[in-house]
Order: sequence, then structure tokens, then C-alpha cells
Amino acid sequence: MQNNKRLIDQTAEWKALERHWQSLSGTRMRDLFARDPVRCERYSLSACGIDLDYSKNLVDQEAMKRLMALARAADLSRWGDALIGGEKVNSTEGRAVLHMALRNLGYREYRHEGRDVMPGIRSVLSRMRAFSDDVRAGRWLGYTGQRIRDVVSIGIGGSSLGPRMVCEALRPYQDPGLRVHFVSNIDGAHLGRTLEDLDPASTLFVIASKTFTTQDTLTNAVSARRWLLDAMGNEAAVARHFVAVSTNAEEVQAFGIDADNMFEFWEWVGGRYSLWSSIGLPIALAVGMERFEELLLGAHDMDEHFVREPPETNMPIILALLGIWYLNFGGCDSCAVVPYDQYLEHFPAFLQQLDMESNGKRVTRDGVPVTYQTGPVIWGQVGTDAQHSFFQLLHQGTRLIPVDFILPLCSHHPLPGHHEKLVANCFAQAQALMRGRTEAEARAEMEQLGLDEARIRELLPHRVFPGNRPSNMLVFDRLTPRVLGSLIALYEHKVFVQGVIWGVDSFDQWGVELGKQLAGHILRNFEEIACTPGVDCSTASLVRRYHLADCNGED
Ligand code: G6Q
Repeated sequence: MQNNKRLIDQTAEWKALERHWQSLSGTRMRDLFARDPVRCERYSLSACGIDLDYSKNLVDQEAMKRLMALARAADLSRWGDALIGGEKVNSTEGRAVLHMALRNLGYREYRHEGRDVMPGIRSVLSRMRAFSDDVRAGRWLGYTGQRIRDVVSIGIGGSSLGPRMVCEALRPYQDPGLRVHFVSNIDGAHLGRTLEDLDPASTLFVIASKTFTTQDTLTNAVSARRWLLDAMGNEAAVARHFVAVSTNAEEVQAFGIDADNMFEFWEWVGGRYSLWSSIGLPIALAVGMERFEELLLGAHDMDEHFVREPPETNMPIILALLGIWYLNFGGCDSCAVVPYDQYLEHFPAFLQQLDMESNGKRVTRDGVPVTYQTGPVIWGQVGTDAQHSFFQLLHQGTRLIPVDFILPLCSHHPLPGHHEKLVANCFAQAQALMRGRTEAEARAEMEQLGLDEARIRELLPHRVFPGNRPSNMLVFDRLTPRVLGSLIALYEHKVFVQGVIWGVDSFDQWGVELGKQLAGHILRNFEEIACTPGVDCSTASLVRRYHLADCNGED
């Protein structure tokens, strides 16, 4: 697919949006609501069981129309076709990007270099089903004949964040007899602490690595194997306690895992888009294959919505354009995501990788430095905890930070009195961000409290809230596997749309590679690293400091 050589900020559509942001500068969302009784209906839509209310944004119809025009100027629909058509949209790595095929439970045809990818996908899915059914039913036994009670998934980045987030989100669907743990950090504390309470005889390791060369994962995998063999005393035990998920059969075998115990996937699946592939094996083990397939179905629902729906009613496109509106025209540099659901605890961390690794790029696909902001800083935490930490800055800080609220309307834990309070808090935060509190309101409140005039004047600047702070509200009935699949795919497509508009390659991650290379270099030269032209003095001195540390001494 031909790249568009013109930078997007040189287009008439971009310039018109700059002007429009300026023209809205005195506009207050409170007034927009007051003037338009159907504002909420106008800026709401539903798809795949998810309702999006985006009326609490600083937009009018003109803004939305111009944002849609920007998407057209970036050739969005042509890039969408290229993605589905298996073209090498990941141009810097020369790869197609076909994660949508992994959840293609419909009729769509996906081809890679002329070959239908669906038979391979279906065959891996059926191997995952057989294996996860066997483990969950107690037919797959450990080396000493014990049933598997704990699964430890070892992987990092894209090979961990997605499955970890989904397993936690679907905890109400998990079989209590099989616990799933995730180890990612090369810090020995992560593996060490996880294994402390586990019994090698009933523990299964899933080693998840696309390349099977990642230092963090292999170091943890080697230590896990040692832990197992120390207890079992026989190499043959590895075949009953280790399976691998990878694209690299050679390295898997070199590690000592039999080809029969390997679940493959393909180079056209990007790490952070891989939870739908066999990287999702821990999910299938945790909640069963039927539920894993419901998750795929939910993502497929959102794919179909994204592919078919016109931009004006297309949820991922709308979310992407609103993000661009604030980032590129409103001067924001971050977005907060706040799920009001304890089970979505890991969702912000998952989105951080999805978004920041995909669109944290400073040149276009053609290698031209961009002259505008690209990927925002994504951060967040679950509500209501977040209200008692960073919400102060959202309400009264100097920065404009749009928020995505995510809320299930029904709880998996209907403890009396809890859920309605959670819901009320979530709605109140969005309302407070939008409305703020005017001087007159703050004054009236203080007068009612009986404060004297001098004290009122003193406190007034502190008790006034500017408001006009934007948010999206995403609600659904219950966090089921299917809704979760749709929610994840919604954000995947949002990130894709933004990447297309910015003209960047959303599917490479050269920054991650550089860190991997330099860590290897420091490690190889640990003993004699010195301040030389290739090594800065700070790094050399830190290594010397490391050697001087007394790690065997008393506390
Ligand atoms: C994701 C990135 C990165 C990757 C990890 C683990 O898109 O490529 O986060 O997933 O570095 O890589 P492996 O799966 O190859 O071990």
C-alpha cells in the first residue's frame, strides 16, 4: 500500500480543525447541554452490547463533521481495506497484520501471501480446546500422576499483559480448582514469590514468547525448569509440566520442550495484538475454551461493526477522532482510563502497551519526522480508588486530560448497597468534570454553611472548579467474555485509526528492541565495562557501583 507523503497537518482539513478549536474556546459544555435538549441522544451510540455516551465532550456538530473529514483525508477506509486484505501495513518489519483473522468466526476471508490463513487458525484452536479440556478435566496429569492445580504463564509484554488482564477480568468465570498465575518480570522476586506456595507435582508452566529469545522470559523459564527438576529429579518430567506458545519451533525445541507441546502462532500476529492467538492459552485454561471463543466472538462483533458501519456511527472511529481532537488541537498530552470495575484492574496497563507501543512514534511510515503530537500518555486506575488519588488533578489541575469511564451496570458481586454507590460515583465524576462549580455556586454553598464574607472571599478561588473537562462514558450490562472481547477490539481499532491519521506504523516497536540490545551488551561486558567512547561514564560508574554492593551482608 502506497504511503501518503503529505503530512496530515498540511491538509486543509487539519487547518479547519485548528480554526474550529479556536472558535470553540469560550464555549462551555454546560451551555451546550442547556441549548440542546437532545445533546445526549445526538452524541450517543451502541454497538456490540456497549453504549457510548460522548456528549460530555467539547464538540459540536461542526467539530464532528470536520473530524470525519480528517479521517477521509488520511485515506482511512483504504488503510482499513489494506489491513483486512493482508497487505504489509507493518511496513518497517515487512509484515501483514491479521489479528482480526484470529477471531474471524464469520465468513470473511483472510489471506497471507495468497494463502488462506483460516485452516491453520482453526487447527490451533482445536488443539487449544483439546489441551485445555484435558487439563481442566484432570485428564492431563503431572509427572507423578497428580492433577494440575496451578498454571504459571511465563511471558512478558504482549505475551503477558493481554492474557493477564483477561484472566483477571473474567475471574468470576474461573474454575476455582485451577489457579492461573502470571510471571513476567526478570526480577527473581516475581518468579520466586509466585512459586513459594506452589507444588511442582501439580504445576504446569506455559512459556509464552513469540520469538522465544526474550531474555526476561527465558531466564524465568530456565529457573522454573530447575525448580521443577529439583523436585522431580528426572528430565522426563519437563514434557508433563511445560508447554510453549511461540512462532519459533527451533528455539522451543532447543529449550527442551517437545514439538507436541508447542502451540504455534504466526509472525503476522503482533505481540500486543496476540491474546486472540494461542498466546490466549492461559485464558482458555482459566475459563474454558467455550468462554475463550465467546471472547473471540465479541472481538469479531466489534470487527464487523468497525468494518461495516459508516464513520459517523462507528464507535472506534469516533473515539479515535475525539482523542485526536484533544491531543492535536486542544493541546492535551495524556488520556486517563478509569474502569469502575475491580476486575478490570489490569485494563489500564494493557491499554498503556496497546496504545503507547503502537503510536509512540516520531516519524511517519516514510521516515519523515512528524510535526504534530502522536500517541498520548495513557494512564489510569480503577474507580473508586482513583477518586481518592489523582482525580483532584483532573478536576482542578492546570492540564486538560480527557477521561474514558468504563462501567458494567450489573455486578458479579451484588453485595447489598455496593453497586449502586459505585455507579453513582462514576456518573458523578463525569458530571463534575463537565459542570465544574461556578463562583456563584461556590459562594451560595459557603453562605449556606454560614461562613463570613472574608472567609468566603479567601476560599472562593479554591472552591471554584473550571469544569468543561471532557469524558467518554462506556457502559454495558455485565462484563461477560463477549463484551470484554468487544471492548478490547474497540480500543485496538481506535489505536489503528489514530495511527492511520498520524501516518505512523502502529505495528512496529523499535524502541523495545533497543532496550533489549543494550541490556545484552551491558551484561556481556559486566566485568570490564569502562568509560570508553562507546560507553558513557554514568553507565560505567553505575556498573562499578553494582560490583561494590554488599549483597551478602547483614540487613
Ligand atoms: C509487543 C511487543 C513486545 C513483546 C515482548 C515479548 O507488541 O513486541 O511487548 O510482546 O517484548 O516478546 P516475545 O513474545 O517475543 O517474548
